[in-house]
Amino acid sequence: MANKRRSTIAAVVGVVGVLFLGWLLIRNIGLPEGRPLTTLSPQGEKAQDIQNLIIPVFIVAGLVFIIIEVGIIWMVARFRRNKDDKDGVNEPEQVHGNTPLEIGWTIVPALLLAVLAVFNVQTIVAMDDHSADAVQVKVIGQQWWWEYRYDLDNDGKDDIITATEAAIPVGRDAVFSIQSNDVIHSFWIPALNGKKDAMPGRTHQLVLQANKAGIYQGQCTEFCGLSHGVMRMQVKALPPAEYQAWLKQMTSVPAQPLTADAKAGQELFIGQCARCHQVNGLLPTSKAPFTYSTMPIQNYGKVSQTALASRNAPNLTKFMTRDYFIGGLYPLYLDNKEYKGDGKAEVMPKGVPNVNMIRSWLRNPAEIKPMNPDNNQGMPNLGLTEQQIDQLTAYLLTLK
Ligand code: HEC
Ligand SMILES: [Cu+2]
Repeated sequence: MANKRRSTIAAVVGVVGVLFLGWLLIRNIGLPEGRPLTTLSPQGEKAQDIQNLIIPVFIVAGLVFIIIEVGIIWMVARFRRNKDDKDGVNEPEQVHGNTPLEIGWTIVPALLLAVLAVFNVQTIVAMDDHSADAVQVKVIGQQWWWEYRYDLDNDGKDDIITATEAAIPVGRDAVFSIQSNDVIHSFWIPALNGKKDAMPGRTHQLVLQANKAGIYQGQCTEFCGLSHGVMRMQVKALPPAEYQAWLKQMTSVPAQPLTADAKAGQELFIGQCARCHQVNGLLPTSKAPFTYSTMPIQNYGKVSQTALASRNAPNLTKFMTRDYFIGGLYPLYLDNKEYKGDGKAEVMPKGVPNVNMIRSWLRNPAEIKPMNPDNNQGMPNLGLTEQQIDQLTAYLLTLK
């Protein structure tokens, strides 16, 4: 008896719990800061299209579920074996097959699915629609971070190369052409659209559009090795004027380092870091004062613009304009006014630079994020001294 009561209590708690979780989901409790990866809080046209499909499908599926479940429970209760039932006495007539019924329950779901398929295909086709003035962004999946490239004048040369955080203008379509440099990744900003795989040797398009300014969070969703779980990304939607300001800032010549520390850091950067990282216009062979050019992109070492070599590393030209770094794992500024659903976004993030995390990263990258630099995956421990770390950090802080 106690057992029976316990299982009844467990069943009731389970059902109430599921209903409560469902209610939280439907009411979007704790959004968007609390659950930035929810798929049920569309913030743009494409995500809304998906939502408009999901809700009716869910209702139809829910109705079918309820009808079937109620039927099962009713039959179990109505036709259950009673204590004083005897084998072979008053048993229901044993039947097999009921053709009209079977044809019926084959045709009805088939019709239901056919109707849903019409809406499904319609939505899939609509996902690819974009306006003629759409912003074009190349996306390259890397182990374990995302690179973005913008060719602003369509001359085949990329004018902006950045990592982790892409910017798009609010209200305008942005076509993300997604590639991979190594293995299969998957690009996913749930508030703005569904997922799209990054396949080596292929380019897949994903159209993103945001109704409101803000930073939208994402996460790689195709298992891609060691640090897959922390391979994040952000899309920053800026009001049109701020987007123009962002483009200007991203294509401007970075300020020369002024302090002795930053200058020393720049020397160190050329010696130690430029073989993997690029800072546009910083010529690795030149002597101080370095020549900055407005030439689109300079390539150093193994980083080539067209053929993406392995051992590719984030372009750090405008490192400090970003809100996040290390594959979106840590904020680059503390007390940053990042997206709080208030529709405000800043071109330059505000707050105190996260100097401690930059320093920790330079001291021992693998402690911050699992990587495999011996296999060209991630950043090696360069055995820097504390003074070198100070100088490099001072230099990195000038990159905006
Ligand atoms: C062997 C190649 C290599 C060298 C040398 C190297 N890095 Fe890196 N670095 C990487 C890779 C790869 C990443 C991306 C790691 C990730 O997020 O998964 C990275 C990430 C970074 C980041 C974070 C960038 C971002 O977009 O979030 C900073 C900052 C950085 N490196 C600074 C330096 C500095 C300073 C040096 C020189 C002392 C240096 N790196 C030397 C490969 C290298
Ligand atoms: Cu990945």
